[in-house]
Amino acid sequence: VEKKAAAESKSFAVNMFKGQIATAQVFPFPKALNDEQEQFLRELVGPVSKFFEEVNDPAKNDSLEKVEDHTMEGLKEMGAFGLQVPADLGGLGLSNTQYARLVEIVGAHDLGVGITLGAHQSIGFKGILLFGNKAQKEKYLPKLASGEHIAAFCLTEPASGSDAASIKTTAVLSPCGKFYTMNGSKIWISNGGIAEIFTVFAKTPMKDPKTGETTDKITAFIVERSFGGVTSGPPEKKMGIKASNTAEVYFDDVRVPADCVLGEVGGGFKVAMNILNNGRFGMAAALSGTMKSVIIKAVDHAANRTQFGNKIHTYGAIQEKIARMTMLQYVTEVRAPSSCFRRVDLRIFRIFEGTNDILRLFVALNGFQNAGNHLKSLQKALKNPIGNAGLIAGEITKRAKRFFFTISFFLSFGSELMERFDPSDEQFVLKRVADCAIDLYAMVVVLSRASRSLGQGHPSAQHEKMLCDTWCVEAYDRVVRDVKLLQSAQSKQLFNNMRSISAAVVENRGVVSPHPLGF
Ligand code: MYA
Repeated sequence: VEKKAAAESKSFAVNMFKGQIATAQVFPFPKALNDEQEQFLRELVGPVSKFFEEVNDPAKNDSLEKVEDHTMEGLKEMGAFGLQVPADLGGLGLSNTQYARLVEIVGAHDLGVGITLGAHQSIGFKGILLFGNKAQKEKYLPKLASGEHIAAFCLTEPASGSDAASIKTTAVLSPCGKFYTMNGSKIWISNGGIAEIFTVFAKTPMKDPKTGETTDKITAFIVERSFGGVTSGPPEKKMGIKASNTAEVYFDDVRVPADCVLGEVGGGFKVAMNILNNGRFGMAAALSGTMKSVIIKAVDHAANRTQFGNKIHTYGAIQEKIARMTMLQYVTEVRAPSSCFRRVDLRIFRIFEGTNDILRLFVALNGFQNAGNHLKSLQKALKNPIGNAGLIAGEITKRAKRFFFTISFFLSFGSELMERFDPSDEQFVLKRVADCAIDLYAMVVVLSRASRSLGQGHPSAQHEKMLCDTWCVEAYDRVVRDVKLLQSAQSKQLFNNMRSISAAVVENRGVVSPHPLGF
């Protein structure tokens, strides 16, 4: 079913990998909210902004390494802990777009608070929302939505991070079939020390009915601290987002009732992936708010600081920095709902909810996987052009519609790519393919947004056109540079060099070359 859905997808990104341009979802710029949703959101934006300006004190939270109690209480009263929980279960019932808009405000003021709220609802109880049965939703969501109970997402372990399938926590069904006994430990769990409800991933032994063989499969569970046997470590010391709680969580012979299985027994890996897929846009939205607020601070400094007799914003070097920050914010804001890439200079945001490196590989592999059948049939057709004239003509017509020549990269080059390169080069190649895909997608969404502003005669339309033009010129250059490199014989040598440099530095446990002074 998933393969059929991918084959028929209207997604711009999915089709881009097939060398097709499917513009229905990107042009014109989509109207994401109906009138009622827009009105409701407008009514929330004011009070939420006011709360963060007047009540929350980010510096105090940071120095206390905890969100102040009165801030937590105020957030609960505003409904901030149940933004997407349906109204009949005590939440605000917001759509992803409404959620993203509010999260931008949080990100603009205090990422420590953002992580507390986000770990709770972007991922902590998202599994109950997405996969919970009626009884689970009714039992857990009201208290989670009100903030009476805080949630956490427990996947990462001492030996399992990016390789999520390698977790070691176990949950073994009792002979009576009524409960599981859970054992294991999780690390770096946001809200781990303050949560009452945990979404926990554990390996459960399962017998294959056909072969009779027993294998371990991942299952997702709802675990309450009150079950007993759930403990947490002290808050981790961090470089940023200090107000949020990060802790180890231990499960020692925890008796988890069988009706706390989330989704299907053995189906936990997909539950984890879907929660993460579903939650990731929240981080991008929050960071677009952060970028906006740091631009205000940077511009304030640039407009007030005088050096060499002039305000520093009058110098080209500073102008370029301001222009780049503004372009990145514009791009992030417009693609946040579908974005899992974070380009801020705050390190943790390039790591958690999936590292940028893993997500790049995922984008490229997934893109090629979806495109696979299509590209194969086209390649076959090209080997027999007369017999397949219809198919090829169709492709040429489609390709004629392209407005970025680089799209053809995926068609002419995509499937061959992995065949031409050694498997050992795979990640070097996929990283670049993902970068191209991300840049192409960013160009399209920016074009769409700026076109709407021009079409509507918006006062900032010419400014947006400039942001768009400048972004596209540079993004296009990056794509062309990557494509040229991948097509060149030089790439093989370059990847070999990087492999060898890395191997030598790893072997030496540090840089290899001596200091130029010789000591
Ligand atoms: S939480 C921890 C974050 N951890 C991760 O993100 C783990 C990253 N690793 C992975 O995602 C996977 O292990 C990868 C696959 C992708 C590497 N969607 O053989 P496979 C399917 C749907 O490729 P692997 C944290 O940091 C795949 O099609 N399906 O698997 C919290 C295949 O299906 P089938 C997917 O090589 C921080 C099967 O799974 C996906 O083992 C706190 C196996 O695939 C996918 N994505 O690894 C943040 N991937 O068998 C707080 C794979 O049918 C929030 N599959 O072919 C902050 C919020 C911001 C603020 C909000 C304010 C309010």
